Amino acid sequence: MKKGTIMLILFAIAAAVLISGCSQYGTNEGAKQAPAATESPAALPPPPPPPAAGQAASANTIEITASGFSPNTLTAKSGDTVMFVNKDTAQHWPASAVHPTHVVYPEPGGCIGSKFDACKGLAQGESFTFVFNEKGSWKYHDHLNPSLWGTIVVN
Ligand SMILES: [Cu+2]
Repeated sequence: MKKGTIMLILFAIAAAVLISGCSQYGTNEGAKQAPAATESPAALPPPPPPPAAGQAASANTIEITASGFSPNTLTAKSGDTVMFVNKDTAQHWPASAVHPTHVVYPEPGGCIGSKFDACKGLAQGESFTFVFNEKGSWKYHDHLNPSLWGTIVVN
């Protein structure tokens, strides 16, 4: 009986060692698979942002046609990007008021008197994007056709 008991204990120890050994391998494999599992969810989130960015862009898009800027007045928040898209066959050049100095929008830069300036005529289908960091009501115009005006209200 004693020998049998000892054998049982030895078997139990051996079994425990084997099981713990197996479980260690199991956890190691699990640990190796876990990063892969976290990588694929991390890879999945990026696809959603593009649609969100597209929505944000479309929300602040101004279309330019032969009759002018649409919407004529656009309200945005400070830091928002506004995209001007030329839908006309003729070129259009969005730029800060006032023609021809373009000095109304206060950020320096650009090519004439303000950073808010496409600095060239946009061909059909071309776009110009600008980030409005300055709060205020900013008039702008088409430098190639100064009778076309619009307003960006930045809150
Ligand atoms: Cu001008």
